[in-house]
Formats: sequence, structure tokens, C-alpha cells
Amino acid sequence: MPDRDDLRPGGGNNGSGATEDEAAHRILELRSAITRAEYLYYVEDAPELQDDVYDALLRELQQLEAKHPNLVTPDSPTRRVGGAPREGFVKVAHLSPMLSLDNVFSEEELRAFWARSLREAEGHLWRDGLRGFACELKIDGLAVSLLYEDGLFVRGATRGDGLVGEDVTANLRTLRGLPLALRKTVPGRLEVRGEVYMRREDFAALNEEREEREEPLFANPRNAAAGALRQLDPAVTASRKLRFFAYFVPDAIQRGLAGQIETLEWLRDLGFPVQDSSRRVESLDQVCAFIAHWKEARFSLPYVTDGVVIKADDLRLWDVLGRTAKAPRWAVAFKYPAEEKRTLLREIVVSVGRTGTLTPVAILEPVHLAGTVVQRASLHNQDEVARKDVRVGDYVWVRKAGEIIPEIVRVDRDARKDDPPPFLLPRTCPVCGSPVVTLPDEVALRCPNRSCPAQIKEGLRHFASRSGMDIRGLGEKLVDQLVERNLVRNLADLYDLRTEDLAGLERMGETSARKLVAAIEASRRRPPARLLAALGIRHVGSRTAELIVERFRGMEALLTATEEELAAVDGVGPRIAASVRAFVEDPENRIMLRRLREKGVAWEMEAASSPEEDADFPMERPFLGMRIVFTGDLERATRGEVEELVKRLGGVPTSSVSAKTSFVVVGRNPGSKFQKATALGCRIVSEEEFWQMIKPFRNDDFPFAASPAPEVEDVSGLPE
Ligand code: 0OW
Repeated sequence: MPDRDDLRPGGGNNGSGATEDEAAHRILELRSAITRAEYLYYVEDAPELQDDVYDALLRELQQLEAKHPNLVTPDSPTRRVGGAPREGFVKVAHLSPMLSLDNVFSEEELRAFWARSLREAEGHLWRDGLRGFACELKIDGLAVSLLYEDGLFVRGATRGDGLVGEDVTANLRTLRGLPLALRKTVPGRLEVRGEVYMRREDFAALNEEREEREEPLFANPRNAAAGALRQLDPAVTASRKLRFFAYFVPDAIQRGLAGQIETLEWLRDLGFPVQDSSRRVESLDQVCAFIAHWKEARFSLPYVTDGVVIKADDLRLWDVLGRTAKAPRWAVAFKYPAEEKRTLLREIVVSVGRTGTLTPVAILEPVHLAGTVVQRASLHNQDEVARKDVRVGDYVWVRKAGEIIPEIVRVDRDARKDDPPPFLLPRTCPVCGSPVVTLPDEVALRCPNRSCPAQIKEGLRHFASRSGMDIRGLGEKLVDQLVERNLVRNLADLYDLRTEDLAGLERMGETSARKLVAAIEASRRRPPARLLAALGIRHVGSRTAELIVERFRGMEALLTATEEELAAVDGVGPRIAASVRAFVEDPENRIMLRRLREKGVAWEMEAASSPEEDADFPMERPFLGMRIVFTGDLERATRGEVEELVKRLGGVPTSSVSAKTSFVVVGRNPGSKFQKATALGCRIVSEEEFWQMIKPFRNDDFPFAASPAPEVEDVSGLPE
């Protein structure tokens, strides 16, 4: 594998396009750099490359492979998302049954399971009985089987009924944590089994997207992962950010492995992600200690677990202990009780959403559930309230579905006293008093008043949210004050706010006021897709916004696009097209949009650098189009050296911080530029992070990549 410092420009030619050999060499360099980056990110959980640099690598590899298709190999990282959507899934028979696990729900049951297993294996075991258990947190995902031939991934299948599953190879290839080629050669066939799962944050973001598009939400990450894996189009699977943990090699013992934990280490060495938390312990007492430790600690993991899988670590015992019809006798799943708690429902409030929907929300006596304190639980709509017959003053059982969303399971009727009246949603908006309406084919009640303070507040919150314009510091309490004091009546008003408007608000001092104005100012530079998603147009979430803006290259053309042109965009369709047209034709929205355009808020796509400019060395110019400021004393180079380096990597070192600054590198004793960067909401990078960023581009004989340096932008005269 070439040393990453060899990532020199394409074979040193004059950039007129690499020859076949040089391209082949470059392609190998890129593949090993990308595969290494994926391994570090997904297996070692120690990312080394910045996302934008990783993307630059992948883009260069895609371009080179497009020019030299004969150099493409199935294990190239560019082959993860491939092929047209399928009609359906082919059934495949597993090489050996994919067993499930017996469940136990208490320490007693656990001890009884192992006592029974020991009896079954009477006489085969060592005098002191079963020693050595592998403890693995039980990932709440779906089991899959992966096949490798001579170290290359060739087939992936769902568990199905344990004997026959479905071929989902194309979808599994999109999981960046799943190695397309093993890090070490394993001749012949290797089967590896494990769990596909979705991280909590990716599940939450996916449901947020679906809520935007008013599509049904997934109840928990496992369902979301199952849905993603069964997509007919691999590109959709790729967008769902599925992950994988390996945990089983059916023929481990034939491969000379002696223990389960040893097998997990072998799998990690081959390039598979395995859970760091897995441990070998000596006794059942220590198994119980492992279970007790993770009972609460598991909630801090980035993925959902629902128990602990305990396996006899000594592989020789697996054959000896054998299996029942459906489960091994050498492994068992201890399941944590699904946490349900009983608490008092003190009040039902009605929240009015961004689109005017009235939602009943239960206010509860705070209760500790699945790692968090739950005080509210949505009751969704009138039908749901009636179905569960939830009334104020009831004692209710609450749980967190999939450890994410608090849910009222049922009412404790025996505890109900003096027969409180059923709860009915109001006929007028609780915020502005407008009579509520029910739209055809909808259950929900809506406030029709576009100027309802609740809708303006929700609209602002959505606009400023991470998936919107990402304006840090514009929180709930501040939004309420801005609307209630009439400082902001619509989104464009945000860009008129001055420090003095804010400084007088509660918990808003001079500094935080300045920071917020700067953050709003900085948001003007967001790409137009972020603006379009932030506007809160019904059914238009981040993904749909990307598709629309990509087609119309910004907001301007979008204003005049016809419904047909919009509907013709792949993935948009008539319903969303109508919603967009309705929004832009609304007079109030047109005024607001015109004001945003006048302020240059995220209106046009950044002029993409010309393809030829990028063609040969996007890798060597990762700072292309970026303005970078240094402040403070650097440890490892002089200011002149790093500015020279920035220029050689395509960037423009500037001596003052502005809204156009891409990021500021902060050394020891930073100067006023650091304060200004913080105030402007600029990205701050430590010196160490800076050196990590450029690590792939440095080589020994010369610390900088060789490419023509653009002129330094003249910003003299401004204070250091
Ligand atoms: N979900 C898990 C997990 C695990 C297999 C090996 C043979 C029988 C069970 O984290 N860590 N280890 C195993 O070992 N299975 C697991 O999940 C099972 C697979 C099928 C049903 C459960 O999801």
C-alpha cells in the first residue's frame, strides 16, 4: 500500500491528463487512501481525514475511473453505490442456519440457562464446569450474512427465516463500514455474520426528513434499518447511513481460532467494525456485573441495544453444547426489561406547529426513562386521545419506543378518581384565537392564520435549525421574545436585526447579541438548498431541496419555474411541485423572498470551480476557493511557511477575518482575529487539526505539494 505521503499530483505530468500507467498508479494511491480513511472512521472510530478531503479523494477517483474504465475493480470504493434499482430480491439459502437466541430476563433465568447447558454436555466438560464467557451488547438491528471470496465481498443476505434470506448485496455494498476487500488476504470462502443497524442521530434526522415530507415516521432505528436494507434502489439505502457490526464466524474453529473474543479481534483486524464493549469474563458473577454496568451505560452509546449476548468463549464447547431447533445452547440473550414507568398526567397542552397543526401534548410528572428524564409525550391527535381515553389527572404508563420517542402506553384506570371529563381539542387556536379548520382527508385540526405567532415562532425555529440555516444561538426562548416584541414578523426580518435590538432582551448581553448578529450574518453564505429547506415549504425537506436547487442552480430560477418544470425534477413530482408553486405565489412570501434576495441570503450556488481547473489535482488543492486566516503563535512552522502551504494547496491566506473567511487556525496567544472569528461564527481550527487536515498532501522532500500558487488577496491595512 503506497505511503500516503506519496499522494503527489497525478504522476508529475504537466496536468494534461494522466497516461494509463500514471492513472493506474494514481488510482491505487487513491483507493488505498480512501479505504484507509474508511477503516479508521468506521472500524477504529478514529477518523483522520476531514469529510471534504475524503470527498475530494472520492471525486478524483471517480473522474480517473471514468477516464479509464478498464482500470475499475469491484472492490473500488467508487463501486459502493451501483446498479439500477431492482425489481425485487432473489432468495438465497444460507450455508448453515442463522440461529436466533434464547432470551432470559433475569439473573436467575441466566444461571438456569447455563446450568441446563452444562447438564446437556455432561461428561464433556472440564471438572470445573464452564469457564470463560464472551459478553457482547445486543445490537438492536437486523442480522445479515456476508460472503467473501479470496478476500472480496461477493454476497450479502438478510437472515430471513434463518434458512433462506434475501440477496441484498447491492444495498450492503453501500455501507461504508463494510469492507469491500479484507485488509488481510483470506483465501477461499469466508462467511461473516453481524448486525446492520442505524445510529440514533441518523434515525432522528431521517424521521425529521420524513416529517418534513409528511411521510410516516419509523417507530425505532431497527425498523428504519430494516426499511433501508430492503430498498430496491441502492442509492436510497446509501442515503440512510446504515452501519454494521460483525459478531460471528461460523467456521471460526476450523480457522484455528480458539475463542469468541479472539474471533472478534480477528474480524477487526480484517477490517470489520466490532463493538469495543465486548469482553471475555471468567464467571457468571462477572457476566452479571457486565449486565449491571451496561443497564444504564448503554443509553450513552450512539446506537440502540436491547440486551447482552453471552456466549461460551471457548469455541470447542460450541459443538459440545450444540443447539436446540432455533437457538444455540452456547449462547443466550439477556434482555433488559423494556422500561415502562407509571406517572401522573398533570395537564394536556395544545401545541401549534409551523403549518398550524394543533397537537395535544401530555405534561407528565417527570419520570426517568431509558437514560433521560421524560416530562412530555405527544398524544398526536384527537383520535389517539380518544383511543387511549387519556384524561387530565390520570396515572399513565409511559415508555420510550426504541429508546427514542416517549409514548403513553395506557391509562391506569383503577387509579382514576372523580371521573374527569374526556379531553377535547379546542375549536379555536389557543395562540391567536382563530377558528380551527380540518383540511379534507386529514385528521389533524389546523389554525389557518399564517400570522399566528405560534406559526411564526415555529417557522423561525425551523429556519434556524441545524438542517435549515443553522443559526447557532437562536433558541426557543429568544425566538419567543423576538416574535412577542414584534422584532421579527417573518424570516427576512432576521437579517435586519442589529446588536442594539437584541442586547436589551432577557439573557442577551452585548457579546451574545453581537455573536448572534454575526451568526445570522454568516448564515447568508449557506448554499441555496439550505435556504429552500429552511423556508418550511410543506413536503420540502433537505433532500428534496437539494434536488430542486441542483436542477434550477439556485433560488432565482426557482421563482419562475412552472409547476410542470418542478414536477419534472426526478424525486419531486406533482404534489411537491404544487406546494412549492403555492408558496412562491403567495404575495407575503414573494415580498419576503425578494427581501432575502436583496440581502443576498443564500440565493445563488457558489460558482463551482471550472471542471478543467479541478480536473487534474482536486486532491492537491483541497483548499481551492478557501480563505484561511492564522492567528497566534504556531508550534510547527512560521506564519510565512503555513501561508505558503495554504497557497500551494489552492487556498488564499488572508490577514483579516471576514464573513468570507472559510476557517481560522488558532495558535498560542491568539490575537483579536480570534475574537472576531468567534463573533462572526467562523469555523475555528486548532494548529493540530490544521496539520491533520493537510497530512495526506505533504511529502518528505518538500513539505508542500507542488502546484502554482494563486495571488494572495490584498487585505492589508486592516488591524492584525
Ligand atoms: N444482535 C447482536 C447479536 C450478537 C449469534 C451467533 C449465533 C447465534 C447468535 O448483537 N452480538 N451475537 C449474536 O450471535 N447474535 C446477535 O443477534 C442475533 C442474531 C439473530 C437474532 C439476534 O439479532
